[in-house]
Amino acid sequence: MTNHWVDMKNANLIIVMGGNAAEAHPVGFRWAMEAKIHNGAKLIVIDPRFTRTASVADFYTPIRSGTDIAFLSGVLLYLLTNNKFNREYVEAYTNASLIVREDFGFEDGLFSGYDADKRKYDKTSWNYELDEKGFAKRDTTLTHPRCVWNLLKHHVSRYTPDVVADICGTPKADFLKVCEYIAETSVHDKTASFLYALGWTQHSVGAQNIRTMAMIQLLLGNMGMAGGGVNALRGHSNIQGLTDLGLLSQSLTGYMTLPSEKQTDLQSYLTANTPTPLREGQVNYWSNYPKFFVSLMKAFYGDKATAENSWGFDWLPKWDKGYDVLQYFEMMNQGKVNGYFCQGFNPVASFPNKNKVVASLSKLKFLVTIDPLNTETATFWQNHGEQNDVDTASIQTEVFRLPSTCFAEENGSIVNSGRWLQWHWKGQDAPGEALNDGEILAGIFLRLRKMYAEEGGACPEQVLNMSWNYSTPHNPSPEEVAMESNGKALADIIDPVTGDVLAKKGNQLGTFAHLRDDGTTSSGCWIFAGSWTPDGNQMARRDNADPSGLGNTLGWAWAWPLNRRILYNRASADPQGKPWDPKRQLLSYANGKWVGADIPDYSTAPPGSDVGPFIMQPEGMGRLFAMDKLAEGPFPEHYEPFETPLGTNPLHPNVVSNPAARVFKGDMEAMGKKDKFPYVGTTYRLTEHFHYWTKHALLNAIAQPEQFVEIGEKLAGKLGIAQGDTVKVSSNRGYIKAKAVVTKRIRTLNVHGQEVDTIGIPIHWGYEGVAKKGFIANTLTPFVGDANTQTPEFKAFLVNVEKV
Ligand SMILES: Nc1nc2c(c(=O)[nH]1)N[C@H]1C(S)=C(S)[C@@H](COP(=O)(O)OP(=O)(O)OC[C@H]3O[C@@H](n4cnc5c(=O)[nH]c(N)nc54)[C@H](O)[C@@H]3O)O[C@H]1N2
Ligand SMILES: Nc1nc2c(c(=O)[nH]1)N[C@H]1C(S)=C(S)[C@@H](COP(=O)(O)OP(=O)(O)OC[C@H]3O[C@@H](n4cnc5c(=O)[nH]c(N)nc54)[C@H](O)[C@@H]3O)O[C@H]1N2
Ligand SMILES: [Mo]
Repeated sequence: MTNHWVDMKNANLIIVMGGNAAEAHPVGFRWAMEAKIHNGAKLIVIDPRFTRTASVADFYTPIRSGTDIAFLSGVLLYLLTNNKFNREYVEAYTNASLIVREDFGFEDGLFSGYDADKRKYDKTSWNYELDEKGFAKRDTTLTHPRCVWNLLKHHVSRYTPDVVADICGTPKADFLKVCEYIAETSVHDKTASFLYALGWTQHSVGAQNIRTMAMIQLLLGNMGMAGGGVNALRGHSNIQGLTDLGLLSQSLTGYMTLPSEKQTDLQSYLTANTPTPLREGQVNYWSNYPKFFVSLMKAFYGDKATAENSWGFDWLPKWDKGYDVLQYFEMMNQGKVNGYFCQGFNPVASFPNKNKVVASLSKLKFLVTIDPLNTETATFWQNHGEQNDVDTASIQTEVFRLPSTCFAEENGSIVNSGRWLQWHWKGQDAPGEALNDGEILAGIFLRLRKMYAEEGGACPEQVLNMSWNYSTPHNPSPEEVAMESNGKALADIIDPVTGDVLAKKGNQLGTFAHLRDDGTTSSGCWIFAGSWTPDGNQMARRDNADPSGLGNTLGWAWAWPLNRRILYNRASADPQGKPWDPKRQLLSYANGKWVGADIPDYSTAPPGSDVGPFIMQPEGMGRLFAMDKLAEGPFPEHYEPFETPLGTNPLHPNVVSNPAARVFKGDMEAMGKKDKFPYVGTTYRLTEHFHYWTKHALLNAIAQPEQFVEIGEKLAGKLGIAQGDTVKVSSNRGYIKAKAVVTKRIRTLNVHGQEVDTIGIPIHWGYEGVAKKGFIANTLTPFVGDANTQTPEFKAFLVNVEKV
């Protein structure tokens, strides 16, 4: 989230689209209700199903799953043609005025630079035209035919209300009503907030769904504003912490990247990752990348990381391709993986094409699961009849189960969606032989290190040189790990201008502004610098004073970066420093710096200067044109789900689905077609269950006693299916059986001259636990993901339904 949970109360319009917050975020959703009840906000919902969120909304309309880009591009067109945007904001704070290269183009569904064999773009042409100094050319009159503004207008001109209704199945009048709601917030004193989650991300175009919304927020002038922003309601309670700490295969902590195999030395790696400014005098905060990186290496390797050995650069693994989970299971399926450590993850249940996942695990020599519960993954080799029909005798994988603790059985911090690090304290000792995850990993690490020290082996440096200075090495305390993540001064840190000592040798750092690239600081995660200072654990603070009334509570816990609650908050004021809306004043300029109700997100540049507020970008501006960042194009474009109920793309039949999405051999053949699988399947959550954990708890099992699927009344009538019948839902990859819930909540939609029906499939069942046995919903889902994030397409695929 650029903003935070409490801040939702400041919105005038809340649009729930691509999520079902009342159901999946029932506690945080109270702030949306707060906006509705105490701020007169309107709540609107756009979802293939009439959800629990829709039941408390002011307006609901359906959409065909997987078509939000068409819908949102239609909203962009509406705002542009009806002059409903914040013109001054767009001119000063977005890249609308920057000029794009002459060789950039878009034709028949493809952007310039496409290589069909590799299913990849050469993105060179997706860039600004640069002047002699390397800065982007600009036309502040917005008249240049190749300035972003005019390219955008041209790109979205195809998404008329009729086209939107034709692709999305949303009634045209409903679509226009949504446009009106949104357009009302283009004035300076109103903001809108979109609440989204997996309904947007779990598509082969997931990242672009979110981008289209972010572009709307930029047009409305909502970024940086209290009650505005881009707000991903995240999933597991610490999943924000997972990405902050870089637990993805190509990441390092604090959104740095792991070197690729092309970056053979420190210098080429740093050059590739340290941007140069694209406008004169721009802040371009990522120019500090070397300081963050060297400090991380000092945290990893301590005294062993020196200038002479490039801070241990050679010890880092280098990636050739992304090792996301789809890639990893594909490799496992090809028999290229011997052993797999599965920690807090249940891929048999949570991954697409369950039968492929089980076949892949069957090819391992060993599998280790680290989990407080018994999972379908740990018992993938057991035959459970129709639910898991495997030949146990033929599976040779040796499985080790290591019982771990749960969050309530340990101290630690959890980062919420709003980037707040909140410390929590252990409530209970772990039962039986369970150990916490840190102790299990430390135990494995220390044994491996001993073996490397005594017996040698390939690449021993990484393990032998790792710093491990915990007071109880076999069980590092969460407090010590948190202090290490924050970082400390390894020598006195001196202000180069004043000569003052900023941080004394050995002390915790107060801010990442003190990080150095000369080995005199260490920090395990630069964005967490400031969370554990010489004044102690900032995450444990519990002062909920709120002087501004905007809900920023700067004394409650700690938010990265630097305890800032609303990112890009300089954009809450106009270029002259006057707040767009005095009720939402976040900062003001006084005595040579910015101060206010939030921690300012800007340099000390005074009002009226041309430094852009989006200081993490090399041009300092919000991007209506995303340059070379995204795999499938700098503007969003509607592509059909890989399994499309239309069999075509109404906009460009030659390019149906995302041309840059990766598909493995065999998986394309496993895609179903609409002749055999005529209905759209979509999977989702229920409040009464949490993934695959709560089927181990009797009360949850009672609250939702049996696996079901939802079928619209019209389709059920056509197929002769009645409430409570057992039905078989099949895709080209397998089938599940469940009770039918016949409902008005799912409508038949008219799409591109045909009727499209949706089958709703909750995800929570399986064959382990105390709940009544069920089928794994992911038996049905396709093995394809978003082209940027590889998040699987769980929300739109093809199925058939029959009564059994
Ligand atoms: N009770 C409970 N809460 C949970 C969880 C849980 O298991 N149980 N899981 C947590 C986790 S890990 C996560 S990631 C979050 C997920 O939170 P959400 O994403 O809110 O939950 P989902 O139920 O997966 O999907 C939300 C909605 O997206 C809609 N949808 C599907 N496709 C589309 C589409 O193409 N366009 C639009 N506009 N909408 C679409 C679905 O109909 C559904 O109503 O929930 C978290 N909260
Ligand atoms: N079809 C379909 N599939 C989906 C989704 C969907 O919407 N539709 N949603 C996807 C999403 S968003 C998510 S997040 C995934 C979730 O997928 P998973 O993360 O695989 O599933 P969970 O059941 O949430 O958690 C996995 C295990 O973590 C264990 N665990 C809990 N606490 C701890 C701990 O402290 N330490 C350790 N070691 N283990 C712990 C639990 O006991 C559980 O068995 O599912 C994905 N799969
Ligand atoms: Mo999730």
